[in-house]
Amino acid sequence: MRIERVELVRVAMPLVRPFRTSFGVQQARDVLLVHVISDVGDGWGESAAHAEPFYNEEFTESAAMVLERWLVPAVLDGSVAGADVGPRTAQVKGYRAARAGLEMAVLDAELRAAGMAMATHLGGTRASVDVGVSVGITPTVDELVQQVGGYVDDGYRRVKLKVMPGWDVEPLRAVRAQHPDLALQVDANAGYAAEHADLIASFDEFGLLMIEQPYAPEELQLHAQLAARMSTPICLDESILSTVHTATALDLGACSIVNIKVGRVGGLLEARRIHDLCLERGVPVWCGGMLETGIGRAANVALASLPNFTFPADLSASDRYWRRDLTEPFVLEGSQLRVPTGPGLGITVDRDALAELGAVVRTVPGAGT
Ligand code: OSB
Ligand code: MG
Repeated sequence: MRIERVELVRVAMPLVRPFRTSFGVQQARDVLLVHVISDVGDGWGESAAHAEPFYNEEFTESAAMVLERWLVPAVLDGSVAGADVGPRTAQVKGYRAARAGLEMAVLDAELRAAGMAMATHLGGTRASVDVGVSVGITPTVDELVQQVGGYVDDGYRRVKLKVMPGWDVEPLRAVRAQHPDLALQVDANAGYAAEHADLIASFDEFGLLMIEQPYAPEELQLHAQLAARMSTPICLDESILSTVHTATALDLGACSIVNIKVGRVGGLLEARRIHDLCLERGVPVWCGGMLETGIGRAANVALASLPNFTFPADLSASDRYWRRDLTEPFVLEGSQLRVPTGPGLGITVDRDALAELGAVVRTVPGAGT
């Protein structure tokens, strides 16, 4: 296809409840959408970058700027397909969430024109995917227990608790007491340090599915040491930026489960390569989330339909995040979300919702460029 122009759409989306992790609290998302307009039709993508560089280095403003100045211009001349976005933009280092948003939009346009669903294109094998819910840090343990109870009542059969030093054993004990058989896991978002090894090792008593990213992304050796002394599997999120990072982490024994996020690894196609590498090595993966709108969620659900996505995804129903999503809502069925079957991402972007939320559009190339 030939891309005529790309609209970068910024929209503030208030969350239904604040989401607190070891790196901070979010009340709203500063969402960045990528809308590709081409000779074969249009496509949508979402960059997973957040408003602040607290999860990783990227943030919405930087993602938008890099898209405008370098990533979008790299796909504006000649014929381009989704698979070309990575190679064409390889000169830009990092900014994986920005790149992922552009690749997603180009793939969506390409597949809509071809009449093929994203899940089919990626090699998905399931019509529905198991999902769980990621529960933020709450002001009190009682509130946490109440929130978890609410999600279990909604149908979620896997719960992830955010933990950090000072918010771990006590909340875990309280939630376990109420839900002895619930599939439970924790995510520290790199909040612990070497001195916490004994404390983290004590989480074995809670029968968790896994512990996600206890230490800083570069601390692969520390993760390996922890993995060697615990019965609970270690999963990495922030440490895994590419297939190379994945191979290195696995070679070092730093994890035995991999969280795959489209934005963190630079796009759906790199996400699939990580999935394939892990499948070859007998390592289970699952699909992480970044509080996406229905657009990024559709891509995540398609990805999670691939065969080696073994653990439930961090992809909840639209109403866990938004009063009004930007697409038709994703609805929980049991503890699953249905994989869209329409062409491309298989969703329709609600332009009225965008307008009502005060979305701001920048067009690249702009007038006079
Ligand atoms: O570490 O998995 C994470 C949300 C924002 C940033 C990082 C993470 C998360 C989540 C929520 O845990 C996953 C979701 O429901 O989208
Ligand atoms: Mg995580």
